Amino acid sequence: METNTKSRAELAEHAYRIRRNALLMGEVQGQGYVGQALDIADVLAVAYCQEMKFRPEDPEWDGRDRFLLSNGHYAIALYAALIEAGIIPEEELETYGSDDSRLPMSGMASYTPGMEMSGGSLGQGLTIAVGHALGLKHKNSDSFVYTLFSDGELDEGAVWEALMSAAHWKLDNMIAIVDVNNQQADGPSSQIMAFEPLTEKMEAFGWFTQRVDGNDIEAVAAAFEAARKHPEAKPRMIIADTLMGCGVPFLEEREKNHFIRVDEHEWQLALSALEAGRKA
Ligand SMILES: Cc1ncc(C[n+]2csc(CCOP(=O)(O)OP(=O)(O)O)c2C)c(N)n1
Ligand SMILES: [Mg+2]
Repeated sequence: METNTKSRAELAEHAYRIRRNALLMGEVQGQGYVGQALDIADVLAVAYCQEMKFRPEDPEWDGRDRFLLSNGHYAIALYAALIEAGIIPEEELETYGSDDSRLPMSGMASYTPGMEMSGGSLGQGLTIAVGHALGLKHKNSDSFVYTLFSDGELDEGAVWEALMSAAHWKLDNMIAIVDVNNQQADGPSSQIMAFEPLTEKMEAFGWFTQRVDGNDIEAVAAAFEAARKHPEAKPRMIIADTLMGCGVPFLEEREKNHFIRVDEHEWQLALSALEAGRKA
């Protein structure tokens, strides 16, 4: 798929379908990291439906941009996007999390087309992305390496080592996105380990940095474009402030939504609420 520019309405429709895919998978298991999928859907819609180059029928095409999911528990979000991007058939939604599925609950590179790294152990994606970006540079490739990580991962030292290395090696083919939903397993991220001022920290580490409302799809699209086109020989960071559960008001309001259980009848309510927001 070549890079093209879509209208706000088209991107919003992709994001809606990514959210819907995630809810349908959540329903299969009755639980999951659904709040995160809803918060990051706009970012993934821009990445997979506008920015990245790839061939849906040939996920290992050498000329593709890479997308490394560091926070492996967001796999449900990535599957939802891979389905929307045409890399995984929609029918596979129903297999989510079952024994013989290509869509296990944590991302596994060997199981899933389009999954570039295995996840589960947090704090590793940026380090792996640095390796990919360096390797691609050695090959004179013009592919970009995108990596998504979460605000909870900022607690990990290896993240900061990778941030330094990317700047040291002038990896201008690297675009990292951090999902600041201000949540992690044990509570609000900012209370577990204060990370602000994050823009200034990233800049001080040598990254071209933008901070956007990660649920404003036009702002996200503009940030991706500016990141790709930035002229300095620096890695690029997008800090995306997001709302857990975005698009489904009763999930947005849940206090503990790191791993949610939704009652059987509530899935239909969630899908209806999402649909109502789409029309609004
Ligand atoms: C190295 C490591 N430590 C701990 C965990 C357990 N764990 C799984 S998800 C999670 C929360 C991480 O924060 P974040 O991704 O920001 O949470 P979310 O936004 O999804 O609520 C933790 C601590 C893990 N998977 N890997
Ligand atoms: Mg978080």
